[in-house]
Amino acid sequence: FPRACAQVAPGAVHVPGWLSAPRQRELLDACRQWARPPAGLRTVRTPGGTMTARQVCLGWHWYPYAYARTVVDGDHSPVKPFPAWLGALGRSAVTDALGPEAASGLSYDIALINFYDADARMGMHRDADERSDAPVVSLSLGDTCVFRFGNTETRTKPYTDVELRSGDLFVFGGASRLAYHGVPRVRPGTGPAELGLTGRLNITLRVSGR
Ligand code: MD3
Ligand code: FE
Repeated sequence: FPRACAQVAPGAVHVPGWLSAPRQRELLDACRQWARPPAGLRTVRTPGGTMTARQVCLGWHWYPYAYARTVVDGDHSPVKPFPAWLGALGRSAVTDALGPEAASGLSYDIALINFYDADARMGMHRDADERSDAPVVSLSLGDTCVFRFGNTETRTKPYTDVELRSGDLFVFGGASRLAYHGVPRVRPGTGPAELGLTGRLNITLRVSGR
């Protein structure tokens, strides 16, 4: 691997500190704009109630458990566009984590941005609503969280807990693409002070396959 990477499971690669401080700042500023209405930040109501992070979507709107071009469970506005620069960021993330072969031909068209306050959680789940097996790119900003990476069979053990910090990249491809995962806790007040973010943001980039 070209950087200080750790392969947590086959196809699951963690690159701590991948985003420089200026890149973190740019991404946070963009997230603050995207969070504004219309089609802004909303609370996602999953049937089990295990997702207490709030979310804003670009390109395609996710609602439990499907994608649409309008905000189905909110203000019914058209979803905000997915910017080309975010797609380029996704390809460069996959190049660094998995190599240029894995990145060639990838065309990201969805971003899901999750905002976690101190009490927010994400229960164990699989991301199976995309019609593509392209790797998912995850970028973290602000407070550190405990990320739980499980297995493809059950939402319980065996799993590996990893701390995700501001600026970290995680890429989930291959055999890890359909693994169960979740965020059992956030560590309040652990983010870089100069970022000025209370809480945690996670940006995932995906290929819709549509
Ligand atoms: C493994 N987000 O948006 S990021 C999600 O921190 C999601 O907000 C968490 O789970 C968060 O669906 C975890 C890490 C992550 C994201 C997508 C994955 C891990 C994944 C897709 C497949 C396998
Ligand atoms: Fe997920």
